Amino acid sequence: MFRPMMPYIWVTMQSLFDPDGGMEALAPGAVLLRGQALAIDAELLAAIDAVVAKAPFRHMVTPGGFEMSVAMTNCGAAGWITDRKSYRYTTDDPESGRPWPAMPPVFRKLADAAAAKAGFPGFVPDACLINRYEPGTRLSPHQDRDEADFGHPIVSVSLGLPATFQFGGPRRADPLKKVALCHGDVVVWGGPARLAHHGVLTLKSGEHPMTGRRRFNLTLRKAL
Ligand code: MD6
Ligand code: FE
Repeated sequence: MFRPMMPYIWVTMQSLFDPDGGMEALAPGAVLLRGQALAIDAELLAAIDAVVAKAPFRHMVTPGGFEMSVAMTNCGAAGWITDRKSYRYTTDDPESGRPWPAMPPVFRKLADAAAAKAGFPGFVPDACLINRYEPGTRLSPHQDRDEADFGHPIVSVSLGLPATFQFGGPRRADPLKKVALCHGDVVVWGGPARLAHHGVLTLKSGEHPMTGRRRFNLTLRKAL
């Protein structure tokens, strides 16, 4: 007679005492893994520093002629760029003429583990865009659609100051949901969420013990 209550009690206990086991669904195909990168935060930040020593952050210009407030760089076999010509992936850093720095193994391992947890096993990223936000900067809603095959998910890692992420649907006019992304949070999106519009609201002022007045975001993709 009391059997039917058991699954309900189990789910409640799990969400209370095992927050990592409870993945937050943002939308069908989009999963938020709270704190998934916390245990390796220092390693990730050191790897960002090593990439930036070879390929410094820069403010890219959109085809429409606007300079982006978010500073960007890349690592991996391919890197995402924008200039007056187009949005696209390149194998070389246009600033140096040399290949983008190699993808740090810690990035690849995190991406693979997070994607598998979200139901996308065997994810092998070949590109990582690194975004740097300072207070007052923002990223207007957009779709990520410069990759060759939308069958692969994207893994996104947040470090440093918290941000408000906007998450919509496949049409620009679809309503945007807001979700706070904090240091160590990882979002995986694929399947029906792969072409969802998304953006980051203007970063609020603050100080993070590991990054100071900055937020970093890694987006790991299979681009080529
Ligand atoms: C950011 N993220 O969180 C910006 N794109 O700073 C993105 O633009 C993004 O988080 C594709 C997939 C996941 C993302
Ligand atoms: Fe994006």
